Amino acid sequence: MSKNSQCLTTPEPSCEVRGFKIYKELLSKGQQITMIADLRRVVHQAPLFGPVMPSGRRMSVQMTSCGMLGWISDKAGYRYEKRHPSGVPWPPIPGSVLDIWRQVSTCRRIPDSCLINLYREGARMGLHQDADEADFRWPVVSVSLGDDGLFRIGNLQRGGTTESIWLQSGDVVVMGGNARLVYHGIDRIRFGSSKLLSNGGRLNLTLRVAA
Ligand code: MD3
Ligand code: FE
Repeated sequence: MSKNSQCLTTPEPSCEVRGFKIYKELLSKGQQITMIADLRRVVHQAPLFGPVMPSGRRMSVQMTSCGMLGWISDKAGYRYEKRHPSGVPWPPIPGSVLDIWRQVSTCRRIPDSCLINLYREGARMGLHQDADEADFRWPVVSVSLGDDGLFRIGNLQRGGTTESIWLQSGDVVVMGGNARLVYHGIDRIRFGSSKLLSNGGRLNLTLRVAA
């Protein structure tokens, strides 16, 4: 835990889109650099991999997790597991990441899972609902790092109108209440728009109470 994390006050969101609370540039440059260093250690223990969807297609986004549980997809389906596909337990969630949860969530529980998504050039994530967690009353908190990503927000069911917003490095989004089961996805990234990651790309963290 960073030394001041208990003193942080809950900020006001910069805007709200369909119940998603968006905090633009909540993380300072220094916090972003610290978080990247912490995530490098995580990815060293639990390497990124390309999950295969039940359809047999491999996702263009690379993933790994930290925390007690990690999200897995293979031909058998989507689920949370206690170990990385290599067999090692997931590394703990870094304090720099937990601090963000403490700052923007109401914090009755600490997340047991943090999914790490890496978007390299051309990667995208189709519209989907996050429904593999046990209790949808817990919010999901997302942290964007690196290149800009075009985030699309839909409805509680497939179809209907959507709204898109660019997420930039340091932005945080909280999906809670009725927004928790809204369809969403990442249409594209602006590869090379940020200097934070030496090889370019976008990292997204989602903090979840999975079990
Ligand atoms: C809304 N990730 O990992 S973060 C995902 O930028 C995911 O990598 C995107 O969708 C990304 O599942 C979007 C925003 C997000 C994350 C989780 C949600 C929105 C959500 C869970 C429920 C509702
Ligand atoms: Fe999602």
